[in-house]
Amino acid sequence: MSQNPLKAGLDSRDSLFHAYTFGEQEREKLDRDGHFVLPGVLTPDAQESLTRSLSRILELSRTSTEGHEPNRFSAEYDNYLESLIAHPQMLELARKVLGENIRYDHCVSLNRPGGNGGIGWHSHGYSDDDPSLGFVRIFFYVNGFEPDDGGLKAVPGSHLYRDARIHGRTDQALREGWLVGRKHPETGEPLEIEALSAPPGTVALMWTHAAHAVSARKPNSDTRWCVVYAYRNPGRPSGARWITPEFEHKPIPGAEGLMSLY
Ligand SMILES: O=C(O)CCC(=O)C(=O)O
Ligand SMILES: [Fe+2]
Repeated sequence: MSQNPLKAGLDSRDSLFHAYTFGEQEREKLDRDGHFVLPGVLTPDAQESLTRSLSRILELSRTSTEGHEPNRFSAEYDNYLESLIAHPQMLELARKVLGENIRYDHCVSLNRPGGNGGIGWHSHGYSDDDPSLGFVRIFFYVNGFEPDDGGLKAVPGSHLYRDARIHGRTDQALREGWLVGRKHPETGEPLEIEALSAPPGTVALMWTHAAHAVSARKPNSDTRWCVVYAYRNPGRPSGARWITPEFEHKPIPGAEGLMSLY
């Protein structure tokens, strides 16, 4: 598939990513660590459009819509977010990670205003007993974050346990809990917490079983704008597949064959 958005019939304004490298070595690092960061890869136009869309979603979230929340079904509430599901550069990246046969799983906004408490340590599940079926989260940290200000943390190697039930309220709790006695299954190194940092426009890839947490957003910080797109190899039911039947059957250009469970 083409790296060049112009060749793919896109206007340069619609380009999502700057040129980036994600080859064999990067893929190996993703598989070893469980996450991979592409700093500043979102184009300025994409950052602007994403900020606009995510601000709208945050506004919409103030009115309750139980069962069909704008933050959990974000692409169903915003045309631009919808268009990214099948953006050629998005699908190219998802396929570099998962291979050809993929499905869209969900699009959730993760906006964190100043004072947001973050989230404790956890993991997610998919095909827990069969590692040949992958599930990747593609986080767009539109305006980035600092490690101590709405920052994503992860434990390199934790995804290899394919444990969907990792929990820890604090770093300390995780160190005294799930991490005890566990080593990286490939390198044999003790498992350790890594606090990431992200300049504006950063994309982070994460295998769904990775242990991860988010530090609190400082009270006086601006809102951290973030959205995650998830894709997987079909073959198993997916607990986080938040798509209404109407949306599954909506004709979205380029999304043919991506929206079904199997
Ligand atoms: O807000 C974040 O950066 C990550 C939130 C999270 O845990 C997730 O989306 O799975
Ligand atoms: Fe999570």
